[in-house]
Amino acid sequence: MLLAGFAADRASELLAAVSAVTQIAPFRHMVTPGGWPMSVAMTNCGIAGWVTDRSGYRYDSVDPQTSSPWPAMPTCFAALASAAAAAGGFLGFQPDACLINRYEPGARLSLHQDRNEGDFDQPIVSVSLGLPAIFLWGGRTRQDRVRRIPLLHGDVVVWGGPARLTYHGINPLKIGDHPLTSGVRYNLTFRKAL
Ligand code: MD3
Ligand code: FE
Repeated sequence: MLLAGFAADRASELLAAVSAVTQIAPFRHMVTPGGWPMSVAMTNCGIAGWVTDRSGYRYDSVDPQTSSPWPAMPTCFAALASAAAAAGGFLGFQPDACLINRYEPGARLSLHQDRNEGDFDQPIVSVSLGLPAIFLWGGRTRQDRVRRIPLLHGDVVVWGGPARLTYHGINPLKIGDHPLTSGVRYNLTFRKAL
C-alpha cells in the first residue's frame, strides 16, 4: 500500500534523526558477496542491522566497522513506522531494524528480494526522503514483468502479505536538487529482522 506523502510533514525531524544516527554509524558502501561495492551507501539503527560482505548477507547486532551496537532507533522513526503499518492494515508492527539507504546520482539497487528476515508475515515499511526515484516492482519470480512506480519525498509504502517477497529495485538516481536533502535521496526501510 502506497501512502503518498504520509511522512512529508515529519521529514525535517526524520532527516535530523538520520544525521544523528550517521554521526555514530556513518554511511558506507558495503561489499556484496561477489566482491563489488554497492553504489547505494548504507547504515542502520535499531537492535539489528542489515550487512553484506564477502561472506554474505545477514543481520548483525553490531556495526562491523566499529564493533559497537548500532545506534538506537530514534523515537520518531519507530512512531512513523508503526503508524504507517497500522494505516496499511498491520496493527502492532514493532520494527527492530531500520536500514538507511543513501542514493547519490547514478546509485541504484538491482532487482532483489528481501529474505534475510525471520518472519515473512511481518511487513516492511519504507520511507522516501529527498530526490525522487523510479521504484521497480516485479513479481514472485525475477522473470515477472516489472512496473515502474515513482517514489517521491514523503511517500511511505507498506509491503506485506502477498507483496512481501516480490522482486523489487531502484533505477539509477537522476541528478536533482531538493530543498531538504540537496543532491541525494534517502530511504528508510523498517523491518522485523529477528
Ligand atoms: C517490496 N530499498 O533496502 S524501498 C531495500 O528505495 C530496498 O532504497 C529500496 O529495496 C529503496 O531492500 C526500495 C521499497 C521496498 C522495500 C522492501 C521491500 C519494497 C519492498 C520488500 C518486499 C517487497
Ligand atoms: Fe529491498
